[in-house]
Amino acid sequence: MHRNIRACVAVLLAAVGAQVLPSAPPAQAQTAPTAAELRINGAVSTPLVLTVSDLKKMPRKTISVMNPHNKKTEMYEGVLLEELLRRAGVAQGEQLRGASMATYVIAGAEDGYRVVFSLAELDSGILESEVMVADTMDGAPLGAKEGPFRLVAPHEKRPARWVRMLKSITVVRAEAQ
Ligand SMILES: Nc1nc2c(c(=O)[nH]1)N[C@H]1C(S)=C(S)[C@@H](COP(=O)(O)O)O[C@H]1N2
Ligand SMILES: [Mo]
Repeated sequence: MHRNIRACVAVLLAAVGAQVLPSAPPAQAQTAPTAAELRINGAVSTPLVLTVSDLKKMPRKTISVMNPHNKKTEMYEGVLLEELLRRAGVAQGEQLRGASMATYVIAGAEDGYRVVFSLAELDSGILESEVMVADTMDGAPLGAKEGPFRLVAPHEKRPARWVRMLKSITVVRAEAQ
């Protein structure tokens, strides 16, 4: 008798399992890896979502710079932030006037770190800041703690605005006081 009940339960469980399990998607299917993206958003006419391969198709620059932190000469390759802002439709050159002169960008990272640049200091008509979104250092892609995107501000004394793990560039118009 006991044997029969056990057999019954086993059959029932198998039946339930056969119905329930296939309809529950495997956990891994929901966490499929996606390519890391850099978002150019906020007060822009054309928001951009960029992958490393998108950057590879744009005009690229190479900058050799001494990292003030570790005193090593590093070669970064990537796209000028000015170029990305141009593609997002941000005012530049002669258009950079009026309210645009009180507009800034927040560069945000995966770890929550954020830094600010004014549009004016990223405009080569005003200053050759050469601030770059780098995707390569010394010929290799940036590691997980650095990239895949890193902001490089090559003329600054401290690398405090060299945002690692860069994930967003948000354009913000400062409110009138
Ligand atoms: N995402 C992120 N980027 C960051 C920081 C940070 O805390 N988080 N610190 C900044 C500061 S204060 C410095 S000095 C440099 C340090 O860069 P390193 O670790 O490559 O030397 O990274 C800058 N970029
Ligand atoms: Mo720092």
